[in-house]
Amino acid sequence: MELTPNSFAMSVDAGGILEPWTSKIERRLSDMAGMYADPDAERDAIAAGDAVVYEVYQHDMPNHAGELVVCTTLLYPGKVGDEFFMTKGHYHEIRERAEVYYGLSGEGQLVLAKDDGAAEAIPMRPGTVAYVAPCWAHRTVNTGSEPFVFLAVYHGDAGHDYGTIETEGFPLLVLERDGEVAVVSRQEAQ
Ligand code: PAN
Ligand code: ZN
Repeated sequence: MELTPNSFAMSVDAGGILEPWTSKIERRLSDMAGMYADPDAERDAIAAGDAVVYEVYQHDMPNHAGELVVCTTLLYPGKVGDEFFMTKGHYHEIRERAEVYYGLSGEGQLVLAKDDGAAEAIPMRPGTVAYVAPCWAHRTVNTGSEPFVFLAVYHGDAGHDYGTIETEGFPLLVLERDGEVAVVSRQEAQ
């Protein structure tokens, strides 16, 4: 496999877009159907316009542990019922692959979970550098009223396992309760 031969610079523009990017992901509510806690609110939100929830601008790299993929995520503000807009969330296919998130603008929560049931949430704002340790699933949530933008760096061979989260979900939900941001266990929310 050919490794990236030369060093180079990337930049993030005022809108949070990584330049130069080589691939872009856009996810709407319908692309993550079944992930929000309130199925009726989710169905209504999809019928009411199926909003774009987030975009990822990524500079792809060779699939090799020695490489680092860089990307920015623009997670838009919004709610499904009382649950804030969020990413799908995933484990890395190679579970031992860590990741770094760096908050650029807006505010949110980084929700983390492990397959032994452990879970926690790290608040993120501009300047927050969050270390996603090996073996933790991760999802971000926009708890503000403007786009929550962050940069991520992860190993070229990490891969993404979405299926486990699609089946099992996260143990923690991030909701608006009485006008405040509340991180609650899924059982407590039901
Ligand atoms: C991030 C995420 C990105 C979108 O770059 O991939 O924020 O979230 P989902 O991948 O869960 O849809 C990352 O953690 N990469 O490994
Ligand atoms: Zn990741």
